[in-house]
Amino acid sequence: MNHVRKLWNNSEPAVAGWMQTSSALQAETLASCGYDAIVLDLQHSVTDFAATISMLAAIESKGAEPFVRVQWNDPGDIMRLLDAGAYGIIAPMIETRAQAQALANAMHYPPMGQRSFGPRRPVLRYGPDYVARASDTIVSLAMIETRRGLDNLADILSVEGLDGVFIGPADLAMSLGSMPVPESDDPMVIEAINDILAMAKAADKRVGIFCGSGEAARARISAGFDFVSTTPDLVMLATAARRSVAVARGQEVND
Ligand code: 3PY
Ligand code: MG
Repeated sequence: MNHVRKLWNNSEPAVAGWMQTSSALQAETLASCGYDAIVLDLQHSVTDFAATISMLAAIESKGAEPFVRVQWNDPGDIMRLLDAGAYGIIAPMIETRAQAQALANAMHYPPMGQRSFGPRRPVLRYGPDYVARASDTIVSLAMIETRRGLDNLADILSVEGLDGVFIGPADLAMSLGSMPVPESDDPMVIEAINDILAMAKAADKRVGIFCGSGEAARARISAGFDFVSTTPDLVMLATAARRSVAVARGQEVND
């Protein structure tokens, strides 16, 4: 069974890494650091399909669950990534029930959905009867990050076959006329995030959110979120590099 799903079944939240870089070694290194899942961001990074496969395998080899935030809610891409060994799909900019249903259809084999057969890598992990339990091995999250998605949230949450929603706080803030930051202090954005959390819980769905730091992720877990990302890898790399250069030069360190 999916590691994240197992945590959820035990009422525990999942802590995920967020990768903006494109390196199997870096994916393997991060997956060795205690994350429950690692999300490859294929929407806003430069990672191609060949690199994605190596990274998914590297993450799986260290026991973290390999997730992907796809470029768009495209059924062909999603099915191909599932066949390549992604066990969680986070689809951006879901705004309507029909879009959420299309995501669910891409995630599940018939009769629940319309996923096409060809699980090249999943059979290596789950064996020849993978198809019978495929739905248990994957997690599907629809991103809510626009005013329209917020307006249609009740309909989106009613789709069977989706585990829940994942908030993109920067796009959500921008869509509400505020600055696109992960942890906004704009009361309108805070209220929208609280509303999504409450509605998802009331609908018995899981709810995740992108976080800019471990501290922010901790606060979101305390608020009741089931799935949080932490500092993106590129941010950690730049922060550590700046610090190291400053220390070497005997300069003040500003983290
Ligand atoms: C957002 O905050 O809009 C995201 O999609 C997180 O990367
Ligand atoms: Mg976004």
